[in-house]
Amino acid sequence: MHSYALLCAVFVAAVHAQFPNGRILEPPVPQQCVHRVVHERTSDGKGYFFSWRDPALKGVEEDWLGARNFCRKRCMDLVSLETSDENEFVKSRIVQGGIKYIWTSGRICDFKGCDRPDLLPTPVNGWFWTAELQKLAPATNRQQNDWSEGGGIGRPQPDNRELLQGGAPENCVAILNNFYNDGVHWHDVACHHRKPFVCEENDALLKYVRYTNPALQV
Ligand SMILES: [Ca+2]
Repeated sequence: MHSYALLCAVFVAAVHAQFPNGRILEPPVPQQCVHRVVHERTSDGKGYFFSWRDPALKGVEEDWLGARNFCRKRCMDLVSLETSDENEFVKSRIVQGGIKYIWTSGRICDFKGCDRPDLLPTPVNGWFWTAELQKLAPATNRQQNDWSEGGGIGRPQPDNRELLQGGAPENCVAILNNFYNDGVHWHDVACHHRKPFVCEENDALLKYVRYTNPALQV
């Protein structure tokens, strides 16, 4: 099977397995897509929303799923950092805003169906941008990603620290702004923590809403 299709199938199955308390990954809401707020648009045409710049969201933090759903209702999703340009763009806005940390769409594939050989070992090869269903480079390839070299227990990220200390697994990817005196870099963090977030327009969701609502200017 095509790897993209397989990852889709894996992820759709996982959404239900992953959030047993009745929470789901929300579909886009056409009217909210129409009225989505775009704070900045980059030269490639992608629009971005920064939660701390929205007067109604100042001080509001969401867990990883809550942040994804806020974005998805608006035909956006949490930001995916596939290129260093995009990574540097988002990091510069975090620093300008004096924001401590944000959620990205990054997540580890650690559920049923994630035992595909190319996703193993999970802590190295199991990371992907959920918004784009695109794998991250192996965590051991330090040139092709932006994992921090430090953290709460002095180990390079991803370190799964919270689980090691008896808590939840660190399954989601955040950018931390020098939180451990380690610069502005990626960290694996338990998904239940609440953080500000960055949304990025999502082509698949926009296409879907445009196709199903041809009269709307989305
Ligand atoms: Ca960590």
